[in-house]
Amino acid sequence: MKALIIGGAGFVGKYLLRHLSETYPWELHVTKLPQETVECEHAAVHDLNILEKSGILSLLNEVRPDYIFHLAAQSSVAVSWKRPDLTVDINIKGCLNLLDAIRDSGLKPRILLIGSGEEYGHIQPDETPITENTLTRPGNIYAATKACQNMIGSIYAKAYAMDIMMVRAFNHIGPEQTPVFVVADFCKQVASIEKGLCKPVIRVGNLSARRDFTDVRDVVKAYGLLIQKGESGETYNIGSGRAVEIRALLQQILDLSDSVITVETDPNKLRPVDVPVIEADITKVSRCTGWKPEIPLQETIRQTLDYWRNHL
Ligand code: A2R
Repeated sequence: MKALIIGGAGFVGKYLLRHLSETYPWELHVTKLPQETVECEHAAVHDLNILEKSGILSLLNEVRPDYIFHLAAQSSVAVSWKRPDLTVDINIKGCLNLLDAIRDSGLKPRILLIGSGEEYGHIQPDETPITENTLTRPGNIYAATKACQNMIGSIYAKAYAMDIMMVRAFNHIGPEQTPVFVVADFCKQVASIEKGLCKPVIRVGNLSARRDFTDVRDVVKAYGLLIQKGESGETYNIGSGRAVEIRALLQQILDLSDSVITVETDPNKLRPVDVPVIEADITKVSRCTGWKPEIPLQETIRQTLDYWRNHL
């Protein structure tokens, strides 16, 4: 079997590559943007910009993959408010380019499109935990583009009999994540304070939001299973099944530090629209693959903080 990861230089790509190379006897290929680097002796690395369809087609003809994991994205909600045009281009047009190139190639790979729990958006309190049938009401530009990707995947699966599965991944965290995301941001700030690099003040956004956090190493295991066992045209939630208040998460991080730290609200970290509770129902993926998350949240937080302590 040959597996191709599109967008493999990002946070999840590195973990997925590591997991696949350690778990399956597959020939691995990974794409990155020209300016990025991927260090993995177990995979062939290719430059690819998904905004250029001809490049995708050439790569598909060269690699002829059986499995394709589509991770390439503008993946930040915050950036999506500032650059909606770029987010639409990469997340929607880029995905269409990939699917059309696959059709043009005549290949019949299994394809996993990575979406987001953010797609559910403005859910009602009686809709949690959120099943895959819950109405999506995206609350930000990033979420809207991922909801659109999901619809396009579902339409292409039916219309062109393509073997496409979609996931909605809820917040995934771990060492090496960029500090655009909340856990990495808080851990980096605490590590900076401990090293005396800044004043003992942690700057935070909306602490009352509740989100569903899963260790990225658990998330990529689900991706590996779904590409083999997932049902074409179906969407699967990937999450922990338990929402945690950001305030509690912050407290867990602060409890791991000996420094005395003051918490201050930073208006720049408040989003124009925030969704109060996002919590996944993960019954469908568990039934299909037997997957369930295994790494405790506290362990992930501890390792993420240690990562920043060692990398500042
Ligand atoms: O934005 P960059 O320079 O970090 O590059 C990202 C890359 N990417 C692209 N690849 C090919 N063609 C493009 N036009 C393009 N634009 C961006 O996709 C990055 O290396 C990768 C996505 O990785 P991250 O941003 O680190 O996302 P992460 O956390 O690995 O999430 C993977 C997937 C995404 O679809 C998320 O929206 C979803 O899971 O949650």
